[in-house]
Order: sequence, then C-alpha cells, then structure tokens
Amino acid sequence: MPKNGQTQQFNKAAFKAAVEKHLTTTYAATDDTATTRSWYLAMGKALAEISTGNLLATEKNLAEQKARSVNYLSLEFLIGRLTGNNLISMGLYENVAEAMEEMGQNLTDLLEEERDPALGNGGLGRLAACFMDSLAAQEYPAVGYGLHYEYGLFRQSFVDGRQVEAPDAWRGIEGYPWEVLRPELAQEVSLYGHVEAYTDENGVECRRWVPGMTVEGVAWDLPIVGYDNKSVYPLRLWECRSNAPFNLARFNDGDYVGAQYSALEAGNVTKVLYPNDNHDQGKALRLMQQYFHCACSVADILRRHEAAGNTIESLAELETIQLNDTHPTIAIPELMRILLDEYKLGWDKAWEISSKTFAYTNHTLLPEALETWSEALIQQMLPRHMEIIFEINHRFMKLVEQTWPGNNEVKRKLSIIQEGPHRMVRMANLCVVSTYAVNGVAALHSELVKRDLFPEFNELFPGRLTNVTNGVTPRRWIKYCNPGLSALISEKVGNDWPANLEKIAGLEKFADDAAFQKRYMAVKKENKQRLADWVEENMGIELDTDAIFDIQIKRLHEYKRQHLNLLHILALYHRLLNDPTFDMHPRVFFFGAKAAPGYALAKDIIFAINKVAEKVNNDPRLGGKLKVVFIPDYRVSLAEILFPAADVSEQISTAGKEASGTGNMKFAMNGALTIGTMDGANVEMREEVGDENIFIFGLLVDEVQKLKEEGYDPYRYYHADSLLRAALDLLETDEFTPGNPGQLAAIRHNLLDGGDPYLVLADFADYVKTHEKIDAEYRDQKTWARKAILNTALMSKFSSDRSIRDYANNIWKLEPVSL
Ligand code: BZD
Repeated sequence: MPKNGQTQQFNKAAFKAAVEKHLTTTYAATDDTATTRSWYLAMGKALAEISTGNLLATEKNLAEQKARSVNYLSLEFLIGRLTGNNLISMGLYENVAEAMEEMGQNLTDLLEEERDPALGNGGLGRLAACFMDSLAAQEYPAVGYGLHYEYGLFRQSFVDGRQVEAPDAWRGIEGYPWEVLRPELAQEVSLYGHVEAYTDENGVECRRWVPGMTVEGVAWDLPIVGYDNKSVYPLRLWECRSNAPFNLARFNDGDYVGAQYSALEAGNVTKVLYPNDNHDQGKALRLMQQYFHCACSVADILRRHEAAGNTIESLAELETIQLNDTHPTIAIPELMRILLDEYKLGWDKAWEISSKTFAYTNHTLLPEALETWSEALIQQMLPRHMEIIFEINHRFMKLVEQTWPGNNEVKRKLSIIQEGPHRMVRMANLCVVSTYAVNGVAALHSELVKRDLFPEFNELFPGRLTNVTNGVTPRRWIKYCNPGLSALISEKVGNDWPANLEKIAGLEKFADDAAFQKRYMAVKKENKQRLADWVEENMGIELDTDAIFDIQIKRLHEYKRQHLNLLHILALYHRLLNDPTFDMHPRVFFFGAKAAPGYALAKDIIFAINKVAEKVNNDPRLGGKLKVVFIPDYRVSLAEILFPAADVSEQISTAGKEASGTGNMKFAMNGALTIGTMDGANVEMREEVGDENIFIFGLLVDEVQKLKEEGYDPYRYYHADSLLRAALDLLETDEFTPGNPGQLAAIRHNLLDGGDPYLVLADFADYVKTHEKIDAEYRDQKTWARKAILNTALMSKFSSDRSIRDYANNIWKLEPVSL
C-alpha cells in the first residue's frame, strides 16, 4: 500500500459526511431514494474535493518554485475510468471501501457505475493518458491540454453482425464527478477575418489579425493523481462556447440573427471527437477544433508563465510544449503570431523562442494518416497563421537552397507547402522545421522515420530526430486491472514495484519454481473465468476456461490485419471439418475493435468475424474446440478485463506499419505470450524476453519493401497453398450467411484482386505454422507457465515511467519537483 500519498490526510468521518452532503445537496437524493448511481456520484464528488485541494497546492508550489514544466498537447486523452485508479494512486482504496461499506454500499458496484471517458480513438490517446499518469507518479511538472468533447468515441453495437454507432454522452446528465470547472481560465478565441498592415506608435510597420468572429474557451480540469505522492496535475480540457455577440462583421452589419446563428455553429466545435484513427479526413470543423485547442492552450501557458512573474524571453527555459502527433501543429504559428504581433518581438527572436519551445512526436508512417490542410482553408479561417507559415517556409527554403543548390526536386519534397492545383500545407514538415526534437515511438519506427520518411531532414538537422520507445502505466495495467497477479508479485519482490517496475525482474528466479508456476497459472485461470463470466452474462456465450484464450483488441484497420486472424480461424474450421487426423487444443478467439464509421472494408471485416462466430459457436461438429467472440463496444474498462485473461496476444501488423503498439506491452506484462511480426515495439519486446519466449513470424520490413518492388502477386500464394485457398473460398459461399452467398466476398476480393496491400496472403503460411507451435507448446503447461512468468518479469522497459524519464532526460530536460 502506498504510504506517502494522500492516505495520511484521510479522515473517514469527514469523508462520509462529504458523501452524505453531496448525496443530498448536489444530487438531491436521500438514503432512501439514492440509487447506486447517486452513491457513486456523491462518492466521486467527495473524492474530487480531496484531489482538487492538492491540484491547487501543486499549481501554487510549481509557480513559486519557477519549475520548468512540460505542456502535453493532444487532441485525445483516452483516460478510461478515473475513480478506481485515483483511489489506488491516493492510497485510499481500502479506506474508502470501508467507509462506503459502513454506508451500506459496495465499492466494486459503485465503480461499475462510472462511464468511460472515451476522449480518444486508440493508441495515441491512450498513450497520452499513460504519460500523464507517469508524469504525476514521478512528479515531473506537467499540464495536459486537450478538448472537452461533449461526445466521446461512438458507442458500438452489432445489429445482425454489422457495426452500428451511437453517440457517447460520457458525462451523463449529471456531469462527471471528477471534472472541475475553472471559469477564471476562460479564453477568447478568434476565427476568420483578415490581416491588416498598420504603423505603430514608433513608426514600425506591423501586421495584425482582424478576426471575423470569436468564441469562448472554457477550462475543465480533471485531476491526474500522482501515485504514492501528493502531487496532482491538471488534465485541462477546453470546451467551446459561443459568446454573444459573436460574428462581429455580421453583427455590425445589423445581421443580428445571422450573428447568433454562427454562434450556434461555434458551439459545435467541441461537440464530438472525430472517430478516425490513422486516417486524415481534412474537414474544416476538425481544423477549427485543432486551432481552438491550440489557441486556448498556448494562451493558458503564457498566462501561467506571466502569472509566475516570468518574462517572455524566458519562455523556452521554463516551458516546453510536446505536440502529440501533428494534430496540434497550429500551436506553432499561433505562438509565433503572439510573439510577433502582440509582444512585438522581431522574427529572429520570436523564432528562437518558438523553435526552442516545441517538440513533436510522430506516430505513423502511413501516407493516408499524414495530415495536410488546404492552404485555402487555412487562409480563410486563420489568415495571419497562413502568412506566418509562408514566412517559415520561405526562410526554410533558403536553407534548403544553400544545402542543395539548384536541386528543385529536394525543394519540392521538403517544402512545407505541397504544390499542385490545390496547394496543401504539410503539417509534419512544418513540425520538423519548427521544433527542437522529433521522436518516433519505438526503435524500429524511429529508424524508419529517419530512413524513409525524413531522410533529408535528418541530414539537414543532425540529432533532431530521435527515439523514445512507448510504455504503459503499470498502475492501471497491472496493479488495478490484475489484483491477483499484483498480490503475487508483491509477495515475491516487495510492494514498491508499481512505481519501480525494474523490481519485477525479481520474478525471473521463480520462473522454474513449480509451486510459483501453479499459483501464477491459478491467477490466470481466475482472470479467464472473470472474462468468461462477462461474456456469458453479456453475450450469452458459454466458454471453457481450459481453452487457449487468444485475443486481438485494437482499432480495426487493414494494416493491423484482423483479417489475417480471420483467415486462420477459417483454416482451423476447414481442417476440423475435413481432416480427420487434425487435432487442436480448444481455443477461443476474442476480438474487440471499432471501425471508423466511414471505413467500409473495416466494417466488412467486423461483419465477417461476427458471421463466422455465429456459425462456429453453434456448430456441434466442431466439438466445442473453436469459439469466436467479438466483444462489442471495446473500451478501456473492457480492456481491463481482457488483458489479464489472455494466453495469446495477437500483434500481427504488416512489418513497418505499426509504429509501436502498446497493447502488446499490456498483454505481455499480464503473462500472455505474443504472436507477432517484427514490427513496432514487438522487436524490442523480443529483445527483452528472448526469442524462445515470443512467437515471431512473417516478413521483415525490408522483405516487405522488396516484395512490393518486385511486384507482389497475391494469386501466387492462393494457387500454391490449398489451405489458404480453402479459407479464402469459404468467404464466397453461404456457409456463414445461409441463403446469402457472397456477403463476405469483399474481403476475398480485396485480397486477391485488390492487390492485398498489407500482404496478408504472403504471411499466411508462416502465421498458421506459428499457431501450430503455440498449440503444441500450450499443452505443456509447465513450459508455458515458465514463459508467461518470464514475460511478466522481463517487461520493465515498457513502463511509461521509463518513457517519461527518457523524454525528461533527453528531450525536455526536466527535473522532478515534489510537493
Ligand atoms: O499511436 C498509434 C500508432 O498506430 C501505434 O502504433 C502507437 O503505439 C500509438 C502510440 O504511439 N496511432 C494512433 O493511435 N493514431 C490515432 O489514433 C490517430 C487519431 C487521429 C488522427 C490520426 C491518428
């Protein structure tokens, strides 16, 4: 149990009184009328009072100490439920359970009332959440800046196997108990209008933005509670409200109603999270979200900096701004605009400050995910910012000309402005030119960023491009979600491992201990039972926990190759029915995945898996050996049940496409063995656990590139491999869609005639063979247990505490400050 945290301040009687007070005065309930939900809300509010006090104390202390801070700017923070996690960080879990018990309430039931704040799509948003947890746990001064979406990522259900989306009103009608409104931090944000030149009082030619309208940014703070310490950092989420009179031009023209109308539209800016991951849609409202986020956040950073009595010249010494992918890139011209037009610094001084303040993390090489914005759109919405971007590019192009004189090809390639019938602004190029550090998120990915994405930038700015391998927080992803394993770890290595994950290496020496193996596997079995119970209760499917639990949970994307997994399932189905000599250990294949609403093939893959599941789960000929479960509405709170219950973790992206992956790390920590390609962080996981303790298959990055260059022909594999042929051909029949043949054919068509862009067929045979190896090895439970224990023991590198220390030491130059 943490001792140094907020436990010591806890007064049970006072806490119970606070809960009672909120029950009656905030939620208008009495002990008689209160529902479980009202008790959860009242408890949440009472806890938030404790954390808010510490948040304000932390803010004050950091300002007084003039501590250097990081500002983590992200359009997404996929934090998941806060209550249970914050209770653990505060060291109050047992105390509060006891207090609630005395009021006749069961804490576990209360925690189930919390809706997931799903303010992110997938890995990128979840990474931001783990990073905030690790910043607070290690007391590196930080503020997280995001958006207060009214609707988070859509809720998913299946209707006849097809994904149906519904809005996610995560705050409910009562509001979220942990959020604290900070009215004093409101910001005004300008949009549209034009730029004008004027001469200032000193006779200097200046430029300024004359906005067409303004909106209001309101700050909500969520507390990020430091594990086992007193610090609480804000995750500051901006909500857009329209502020009358809004459309200044129209208002002045007497168009009163029209002006109000624009304001109604502006109220939509933070309505909903865009549901695409790794795909750029280029919608104007998305640009407005991005600018709104950046304008509020940059203004707030400058406000804090000045309120602490610092001069603008010292900005880069005291503040650093980390851009989580290119989504907040517009913060760069926004800071430049303020330094130039409001502080009246010259270009060189402004540029020096700005380019020493920003750093950028790249999360993808996929061309369709690299953001570009049309010049015309930026020009219209943010005219002064467009001017500044042109000026940055103009000066940068001079540097390129000096380095590669007369080389127009390299200029075309590096330019921030992409020429063409519609000129586009390349946000990644703008980032590389305008920041002091650029990092990829796993060793392999960062090498590819240097080698394939930005080779010339790497020459031009030696040392700017670096790596910080991702990590995940062991507090949520072991301690909180896997109490059985946590108790076992604490017994063997002491209980300070959640803040010092290096300690779990101490488990290594128990890997061959038969008694420990038994207990470790007993915990796994309990976790499998917990998942099986959830599935039975929510989906009505009965599962055998002696089966291998094989799990793929992540966004649905072709490059992640859920359809490779599906083809393997079809191959097993085919063999079970047609090959009397074929034997396999019973297996349950779990999927959890949301598809972007506009991504047709991804939705077809969901439909196909659901249809195959329907048939397979009810086919007596299979003797219960094969089950397929597609968990609907996959989200953080379900991930917390799934990761601890896995025997096998599917990490099967085409080599070179998954920047890092973070689910891979969560699985391995919880004792699942990985079947994976040499992609992203899988490569480094293999280094840590050793080749015997991970199942690697498939083409390597260079083999993928070579095969594509030589001309990849999916039909070659189809004709050469009868099992693959059988699996693919099943998709054309009505085997899984009785009476409707061809309903699943789009996948087969994409793979055979669509060129199989992610080389599913090329990796199929090795994937099947590697699964056979898994089947054989699982039957030897001692060897399996040994490998699973070693996976837990050897994952300490992948704590997000280590990632944050890497950022702090190598990029941000930050020191911890304790409260
Ligand atoms: O970021 C993911 C990568 O695909 C993973 O490999 C990596 O582990 C994580 C964390 O670094 N990228 C995303 O999740 N990207 C998005 O969600 C996204 C969202 C909006 C627009 C573009 C991409």
